[in-house]
Amino acid sequence: MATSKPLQFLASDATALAVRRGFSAVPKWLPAWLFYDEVGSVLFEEITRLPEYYPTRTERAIFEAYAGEILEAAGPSVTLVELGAGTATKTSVLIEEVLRRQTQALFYPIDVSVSALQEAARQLGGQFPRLRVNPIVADYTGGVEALGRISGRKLVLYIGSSIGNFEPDESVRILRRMKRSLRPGDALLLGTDFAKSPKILIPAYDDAEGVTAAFNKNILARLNREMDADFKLDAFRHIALWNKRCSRIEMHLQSLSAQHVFLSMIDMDLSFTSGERIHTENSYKYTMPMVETILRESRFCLEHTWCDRQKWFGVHLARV
Ligand code: AVJ
Repeated sequence: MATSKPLQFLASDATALAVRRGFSAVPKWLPAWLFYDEVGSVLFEEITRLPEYYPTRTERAIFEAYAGEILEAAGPSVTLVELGAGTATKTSVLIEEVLRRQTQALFYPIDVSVSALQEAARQLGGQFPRLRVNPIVADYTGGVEALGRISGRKLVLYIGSSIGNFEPDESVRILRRMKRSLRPGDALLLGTDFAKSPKILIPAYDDAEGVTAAFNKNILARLNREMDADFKLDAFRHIALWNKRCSRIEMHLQSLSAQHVFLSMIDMDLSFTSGERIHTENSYKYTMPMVETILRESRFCLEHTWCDRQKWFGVHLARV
């Protein structure tokens, strides 16, 4: 026991910093990347299969319908790179199309999760003998740096509405850095969820089975595990709301009573009033003008957008 504690503290240094910062703010908040420990990553995969969570299947349907057009627009002989690849399940549709056009192909999935990358390499390696999978373990900053060291003409996949977690100005900064790591002729395939009726949006983030609620509360369970905190999970409830002015879904955890929580590892005493919230996630829902703006401000050239018939999700090809 005595020896495991300092090791744990080092392992979660980034977590400790983020938690201290978020819980010192008013209102309290936590960064969305904290969702994705091993438990959270499994819960997210479960979310993508929920009947109410339309983004994953809608984007996959767009890839299935337009993979030919997308790869045609991207140009000949591309190396695929995917930022935040996870298990890269949707990517097989695009890889299949690449391999229809060329005898062999390279795929660089980039993610923070080693286990997800191993799963991606195992799955895709088995499925496509002519594909070489080179996984890269990195966070966003490291991943964007890694782009610059990959040779050949690249098609960078930033799909799944991953960009939706960032405020628009942060998105521009990320895309700008990405662009600086690319060369003329390279392209970006960006997936964005579109603004739509809250009747569709809210259930997607507050499903009947309670999987999203469990995903949200796992952030507290994680702090109990990694920070030696004593959050009572039943003392908080999951909230998903549509912030129309900012065009984003927000997730919060609301304290059901006045209570104290102690985070032993960082020696932090927290008090919550009844009804007080912790803001855990923003998921921005784009309009075409918003997409055009972030791409223009990051000096990418938008070439084409593919959507589903209901215009619920968009896949954009942008050129360096
Ligand atoms: C992984 C950021 C795209 O915003 O829809 C799903 C995360 N949060 N349900 C999203 C999420 C709650 C997801 N992204």
